[in-house]
Amino acid sequence: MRAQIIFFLLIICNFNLFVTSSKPSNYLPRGSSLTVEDASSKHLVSPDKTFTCGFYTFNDTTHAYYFSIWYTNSKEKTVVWTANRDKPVNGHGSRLTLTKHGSLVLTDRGGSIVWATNTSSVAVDRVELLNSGNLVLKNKSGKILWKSFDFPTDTLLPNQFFTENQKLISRISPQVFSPGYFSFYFDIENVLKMVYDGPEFSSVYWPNPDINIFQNGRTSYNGTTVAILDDTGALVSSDGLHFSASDVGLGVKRRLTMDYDGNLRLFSLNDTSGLWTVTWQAVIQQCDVHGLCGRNGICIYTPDPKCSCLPHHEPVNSNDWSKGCKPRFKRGCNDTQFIEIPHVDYDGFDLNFTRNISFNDCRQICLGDCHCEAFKHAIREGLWTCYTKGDLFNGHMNDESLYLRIPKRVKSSESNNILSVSRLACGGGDPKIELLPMLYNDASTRSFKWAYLYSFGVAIGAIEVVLFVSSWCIFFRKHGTLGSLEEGYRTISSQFRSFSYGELKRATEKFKQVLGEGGFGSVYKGVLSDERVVAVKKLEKVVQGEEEFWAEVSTFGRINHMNLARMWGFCSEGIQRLLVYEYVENGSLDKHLFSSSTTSTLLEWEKRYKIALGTAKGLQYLHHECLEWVIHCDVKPENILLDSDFEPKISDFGLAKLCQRDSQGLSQLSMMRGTKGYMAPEWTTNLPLTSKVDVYSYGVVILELVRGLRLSSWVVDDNVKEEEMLKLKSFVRFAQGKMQDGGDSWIDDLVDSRLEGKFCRNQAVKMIEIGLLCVEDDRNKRPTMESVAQALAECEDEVVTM
Ligand SMILES: *[C@@H]1O[C@H](CO)[C@@H](O)[C@H](O)[C@H]1NC(C)=O
Ligand SMILES: *[C@@H]1O[C@H](CO)[C@@H](O)[C@H](O)[C@H]1NC(C)=O
Ligand SMILES: *[C@@H]1O[C@H](CO)[C@@H](O)[C@H](O)[C@H]1NC(C)=O
Ligand SMILES: *[C@@H]1O[C@H](CO)[C@@H](O)[C@H](O)[C@H]1NC(C)=O
Ligand SMILES: *[C@@H]1O[C@H](CO)[C@@H](O)[C@H](O)[C@H]1NC(C)=O
Ligand SMILES: *[C@@H]1O[C@H](CO)[C@@H](O)[C@H](O)[C@H]1NC(C)=O
Ligand SMILES: *[C@@H]1O[C@H](CO)[C@@H](O)[C@H](O)[C@H]1NC(C)=O
Ligand SMILES: *[C@@H]1O[C@H](CO)[C@@H](O)[C@H](O)[C@H]1NC(C)=O
Ligand SMILES: CC(=O)N[C@H]1CO[C@H](CO)[C@@H](O)[C@@H]1O
Repeated sequence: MRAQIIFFLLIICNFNLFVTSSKPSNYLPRGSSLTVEDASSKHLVSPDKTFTCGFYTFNDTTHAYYFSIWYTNSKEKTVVWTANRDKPVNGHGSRLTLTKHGSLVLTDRGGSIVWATNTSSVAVDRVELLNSGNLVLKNKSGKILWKSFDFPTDTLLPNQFFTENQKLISRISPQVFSPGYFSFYFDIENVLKMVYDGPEFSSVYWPNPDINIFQNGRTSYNGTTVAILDDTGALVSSDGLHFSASDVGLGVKRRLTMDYDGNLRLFSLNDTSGLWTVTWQAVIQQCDVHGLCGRNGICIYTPDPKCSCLPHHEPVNSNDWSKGCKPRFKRGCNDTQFIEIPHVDYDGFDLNFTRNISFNDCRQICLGDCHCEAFKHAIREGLWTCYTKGDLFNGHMNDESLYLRIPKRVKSSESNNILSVSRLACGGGDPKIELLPMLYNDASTRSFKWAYLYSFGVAIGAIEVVLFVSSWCIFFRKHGTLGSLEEGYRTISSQFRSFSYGELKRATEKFKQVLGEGGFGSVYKGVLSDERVVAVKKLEKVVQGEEEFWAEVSTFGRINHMNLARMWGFCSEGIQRLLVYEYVENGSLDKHLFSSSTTSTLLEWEKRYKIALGTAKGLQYLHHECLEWVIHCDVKPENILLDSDFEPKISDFGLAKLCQRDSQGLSQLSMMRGTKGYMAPEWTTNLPLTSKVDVYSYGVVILELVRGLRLSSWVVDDNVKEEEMLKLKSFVRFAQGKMQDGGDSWIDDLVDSRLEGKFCRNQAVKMIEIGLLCVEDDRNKRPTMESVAQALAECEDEVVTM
């Protein structure tokens, strides 16, 4: 009897020793528990201390506890697994016990079982937290009988197998672990997808639902569904998905989390600061996640993604946007009108779509169908296509318009909240202050790099706003009221896509026909399988990882203006980075303007003027007054392409960003970018680079158009003996002298003599005046591209008189 008591006491002592020991343990033996009262002091800690597991709470005062595993060193105890995510337990009396029967059981105050492993075997000896973050039940000889890795919540850890029947499900909000509406899993096609499954509808939003699995670079043929994130930060999946963290390499703590906002992100932990950095994310533009704003809602970048309602609608519950918006009018089928809602699009839920159809016919189809709530009429693959919408889910901004059906009695002029957001961002206040810091790394330095990694999604969001806002400004100035957007500003984003290297190799017949060599690499002619003729640019010197490249390039893919060379897609495979552009028939301007060969035809005056005006419009679009967001940095005749009608198309815009993310300073920058003779003086000084560097280069080009000669070369000036100087400077002096001398014929001495007087005098004067202003050394004296385009447009219609 006595021996028994001593034995019993010994056990208690032992147990106490274990629990009160200050040295954290990584296991709990059979028959013992962790109690919620010990939450702040007693945990299981993995041998290398990376992970801790125990009772977790967001807020002590709420008494809601979760049995969780978290990263020990993360500042906010980042939870990677939770046993009872939808059933928190009480802050008193709750405990986790490894029962005598070998089951790990979580009980609430009062003893009710909230969660259990359902293992029941006397063989179970202990529960142990491994270095991998895996909580396991083992038998005496170390055989694993149960593991938390088999029951992921919203996070996948390195070396954790992710297979069929498993799902990562988002939290409903950052502070609530309950399962939300977004999930990530292998679907029945054996492909990893992200799905919104909300109260009203469900839809797949990743990979891109507009194109098929194979176009997305995936395959459904591999029945062994498994994905795994390795120690270097690379994920490999049986469906062909593979990606890497931007900081790929060993020794970094990571997690892949299905975030509460529906985006799947890979994070890296900074062990010193305890903060996480996003090193990859699945959906580049947050508003492409489905279900964010519910029925009749619109996701808007402000620049953080926010929800708004369609005109004449109001939120059902502004604290829960998944409920969407409800109309302020009574729906009916008769007596309806359509109001245009510019820049808004809704994904999916089309009643029908019809190709090659006029706007009015499209409207009639919608009118004739009582289920049609709105329609969209847009160009797809070169044909006007009509989409009638039965439900308005997944609203977001783009450059197209939606026509919403409302009853006639509702006044269509009523102001609405989408418009006010855009007005606020553009006209009122000072949008530069609000938006620039999101776009630029540091507005006060000369750097024009994106602040990328850390605010990845936000930066992209801001770009969206800019795109939206700038086209809005153009629109307002031109029409002063709502109407239909000009065709030139339409995006055809769905046609922009990723190509495989093999595809482009075939298209260019192994890179046979070289169209030109540029600062970024060579350009080849090719024909795609759909018979589109393309120019394929093989980039050298790209320092970016695949995801970054993808992100930046896809923003160019959304730029569509008749005076900017259209980008159809890109290829990013291994070290290969290629861009696919529309093929522009007549080559670059320099070949036409400076060619000395007698066989080529002289570039006539009308064409020159058209080129000057079109180029100005293209640049104006790139850096609109509203926000300078793309500086070309290398405007020159070689980068101005001419189509069959001699309409100019600027190429290579935005590439400055792709190729020199790692450049440290201006000196390096100027060596790599810009072309001597077309470069503004501030390239060599300490002034920040603004869009005015493009204005300068444009000035050189427009003067060259008039003169018909390269002004960007260096000559020995006649007046200043022996001193070599830019031909431009000497021309500027010459022209200024002529202008001062006055008289009627001064302009004749400045215009290309090969034209033999066949030019329009007013236009030539205007071009010279603009050119001289643009090449001012003081950039503040240079005009904006907007005023240049405006000034040129004023005398567009004049004709050449002899
Ligand atoms: C915790 O919850 C209480 C009551 O709900 C609240 O007043 C307090 O601000 C919360 N504390 C934190 C840090 O969230
Ligand atoms: C244990 O079984 C119950 C009832 O069948 C089930 O609801 C629960 O999800 C199971 N627990 C685990 C961890 O599988
Ligand atoms: C643990 O499990 C393995 C496999 O089931 C078994 O071979 C081994 O004998 C078990 N060890 C003990 C001590 O039960
Ligand atoms: C299927 O995927 C697995 C895991 O990625 C891979 O090892 C295997 O080779 C794939 N099988 C086929 C037929 O591609
Ligand atoms: C980690 O954080 C510390 C302190 O904030 C910082 O000095 C360090 O540069 C960071 N390390 C990395 C790799 O970002
Ligand atoms: C709508 O018009 C049709 C025929 O024009 C009529 O039969 C129907 O009753 C009307 N419905 C309503 C709600 O007015
Ligand atoms: C869709 O439109 C086509 C004509 O473009 C028509 O033949 C077809 O019946 C329509 N389908 C539905 C479901 O309305
Ligand atoms: C589009 O419709 C017009 C007139 O209905 C027709 O002439 C033209 O051939 C059609 N184009 C295509 C590509 O179907
Ligand atoms: C000068 C020149 O090359 N003109 C060509 C421009 O493109 C059209 C259409 O491809 C040709 O017909 C012209 O010869």
